Amino acid sequence: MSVVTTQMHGDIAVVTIDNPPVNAASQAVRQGLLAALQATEKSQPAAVVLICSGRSFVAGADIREFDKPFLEPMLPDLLNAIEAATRPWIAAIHGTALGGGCELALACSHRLGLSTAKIGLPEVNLGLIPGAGGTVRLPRLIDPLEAARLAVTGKPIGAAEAHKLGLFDAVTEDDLLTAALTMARDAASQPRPKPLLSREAPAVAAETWNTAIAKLTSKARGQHSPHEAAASVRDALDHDGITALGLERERFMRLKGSSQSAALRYIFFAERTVGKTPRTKGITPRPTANIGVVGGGTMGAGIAAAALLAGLTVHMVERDLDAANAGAARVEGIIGGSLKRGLISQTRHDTLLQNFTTASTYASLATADLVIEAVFEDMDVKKQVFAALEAACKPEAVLATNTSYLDVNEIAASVKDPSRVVGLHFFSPAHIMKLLEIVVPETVADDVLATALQLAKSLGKLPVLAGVCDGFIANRIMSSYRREADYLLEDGALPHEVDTAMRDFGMPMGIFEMQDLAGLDIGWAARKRRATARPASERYVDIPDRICEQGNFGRKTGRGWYLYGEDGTPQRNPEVEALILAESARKNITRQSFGAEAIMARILGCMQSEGAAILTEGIAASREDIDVTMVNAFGFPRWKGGPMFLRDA
Ligand code: T1G
Repeated sequence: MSVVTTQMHGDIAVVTIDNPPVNAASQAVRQGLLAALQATEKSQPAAVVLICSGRSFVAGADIREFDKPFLEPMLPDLLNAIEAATRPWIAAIHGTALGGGCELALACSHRLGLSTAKIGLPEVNLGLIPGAGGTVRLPRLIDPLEAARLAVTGKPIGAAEAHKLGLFDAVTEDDLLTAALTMARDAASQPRPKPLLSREAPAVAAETWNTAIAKLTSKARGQHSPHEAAASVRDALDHDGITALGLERERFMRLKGSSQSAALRYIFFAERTVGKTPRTKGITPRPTANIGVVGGGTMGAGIAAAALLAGLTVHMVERDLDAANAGAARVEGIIGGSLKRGLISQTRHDTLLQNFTTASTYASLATADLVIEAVFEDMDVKKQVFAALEAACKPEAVLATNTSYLDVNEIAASVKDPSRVVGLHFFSPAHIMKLLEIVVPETVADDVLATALQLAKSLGKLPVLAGVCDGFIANRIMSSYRREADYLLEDGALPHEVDTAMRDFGMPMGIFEMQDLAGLDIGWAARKRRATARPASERYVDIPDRICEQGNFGRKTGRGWYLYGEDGTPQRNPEVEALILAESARKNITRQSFGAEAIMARILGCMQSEGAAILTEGIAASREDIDVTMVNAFGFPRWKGGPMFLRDA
């Protein structure tokens, strides 16, 4: 059965693509479209409606085909042929028209969008640029600066905005096919709009252009594709359509072979494979509409807000009324922030807060389907909370801990039915960070695991399954390269040198800046907790303890690895640097100088060896779990794929 079929509706030919899950423009789809074009050029219907079955219009070229040479028919050639068709082609768009899907729509003479549709050019997120006319046709249809915005940011836009920009000729709330047939009949009786490729490109003054592009590419950091996309749109303004199309294709093919695109394609698929385990195949999750959160601090409030924003009902419990009110204020602050930023309407804001209650007794959790504990990181405190939860909650309720380090097996063993306990490790801020580390204790029931995965999906989180060990995947790797960074200080580097090397590598910030932001007291407490377990043979750097003993805990005290003035920018801290030199001398370490590459070789090497140990121990099932964790928890540069991908690349 072809993935492309054609049916006549009166004098209109309706060409339907049916290639689940997202109608990617695979070779079969391209062949089917070419056949439909050749057939309609012969049969000469009044017009052609191009529509897709399933959940979406074409969501792009088939990314799985990118690691092999492309097969005929080539998408650019097919789209040129559709643009040159003798009958009008109306693209009827629902779901998402992305990348090659947007380009296909641009090759049609008219575009109709369902009011819920989205359209965009996300190729930059794969280290690419549009490769079938997107950067050439779009600036000939809409304002070139808007075209550049879509191509450089990769962010899709909604139907209303697409209509306002002129990308959609019309938007409908009604049945898409019916509306498209009406538009096709109108188009058949009207003069054809001039094909985009043969239109003059509007001029844009260099200064206006450079200012706009500098702003659009300011967040690219080390990723090349946003700059390449901008250059391709510029080419389209400076050349005729055919020439620009050739330039765009050259640039696209070069990027397709680049290491950045290989890494970004790897992460694209890795993020869609993590969180899948045969253990939950065919298992029905337990309900999660009614969530309990114990603890209203930064993490508890963030978790509560994430659940509310996902449309769940949330009950928060704190040790007393004051703490409960403080927790409620934090949650209201987060939800209020979403309102201020226009992410939610006033009505939605009010509805969400109606789904939120706070209390200082566990009794309010009697009907909760799942409870997440987010209290102080102390084992005894956690066990007390779990004992109280077991007494207050219904037996089938799932009990989850947000611990970021502690032994989840020990917490599970502290209740009568350990099979209902699972780790749900959120990252701060919990209502923003996409990663959710699902920590799998030995005793957890399959349907409890399925419930945790289901909750992650409903919260819009990226779930990674991690075994129980100190720090699971994320913090275990972070702790290892934080240790390595401390060793580098004793061996000859200084905090700003390590941080600069990490930033230049593409990390959002260096390890010492990050610790100052999080608060040095957290690491100090963890080191004290681990002191007894630490093998005597393990190298230990005392510098951070010395800093904390002086009451310097980073940004919150204005002093840490760095000094923080009024404007909050980190300044080198001469006291700390003197302390570092003194510690090297005290340990008779001859300090060496480290260039950025040498520093990153040690930091990355450390991430990779800890990652390898995590795989060997089965704490993570695949390198994808580790790379997705590092990219989404600590901002490891996506365009490098992750520490394990880099090791293997
Ligand atoms: N190619 C191949 N498979 C794809 C795909 C694609 N373009 N898009 C999605 N899938 C698979 C995905 O791996 C998953 O598979 C399933 O579909 C559902 O996806 C020439 C060069 C469309 C917004 O970058 O952003 O066109 O895990 O889980 O959350 O200029 O998928 O079930 O086996 O993500 O509802 C440009 C990529 C390509 C869009 C739907 N297009 N896709 O999100 O489902 S480059 C993109 C997405 C290009 C041309 C260039 C999202 C989505 P599995 P999902 P979702």
